[in-house]
Amino acid sequence: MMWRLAGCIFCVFLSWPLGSGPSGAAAGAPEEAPEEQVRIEVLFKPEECGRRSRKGDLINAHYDGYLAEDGSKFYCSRHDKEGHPQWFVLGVGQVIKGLDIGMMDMCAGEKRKLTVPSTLAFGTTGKGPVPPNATVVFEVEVFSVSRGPRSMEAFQQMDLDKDRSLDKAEVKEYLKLEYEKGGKPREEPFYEKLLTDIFWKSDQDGDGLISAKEYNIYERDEL
Ligand SMILES: [Ca+2]
Ligand SMILES: [Ca+2]
Repeated sequence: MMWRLAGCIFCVFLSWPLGSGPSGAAAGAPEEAPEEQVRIEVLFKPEECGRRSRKGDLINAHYDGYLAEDGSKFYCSRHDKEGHPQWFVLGVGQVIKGLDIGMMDMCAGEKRKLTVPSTLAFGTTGKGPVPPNATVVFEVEVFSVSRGPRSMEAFQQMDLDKDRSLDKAEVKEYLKLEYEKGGKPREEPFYEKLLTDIFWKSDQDGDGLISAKEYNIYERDEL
């Protein structure tokens, strides 16, 4: 199971449409005013509210994005990528800051409406259909909350020669197995593109290897 989840995360690296990315200037402007907070409204909470989401958890969710100003919809995950719910790791910058904050402490089945100021969304530049300085509203529905895939256990399985770092061949081997297991083997260029993206995001010192430290992106004491 862990393997499959890790595979999803690699897909998310490639295709997550709302992530700010390493160069994202939008999220977290330093001049953030104190009143610039995410407004959270719980729309539905199941009676059986099990594991609550926290930093580093793997989340599977659908979300719709609207502009607060006129209510127009700028994104709907139900219409993207064959309508599959999105996978991402919470609290580590894979999604805009407002979602990282507003989706904490949620359980599977819960729905929320999150009103996010521009400083915690797409900032002074905007993105695509979202204009600069726009407050946005997300309606999110969480399907599952589980421990994130970036465990040392997963890392060790991927590290075939046990030198405590991942080279491209090791990651590629893993990706191929994942896609073949899922019955969807891909062509070579697909893996190359995926690898380039994964290393661009994870290989922070650019030495062509993903070290254990680079892989394990969240602080240990918050796990
Ligand atoms: Ca290795
Ligand atoms: Ca490295």
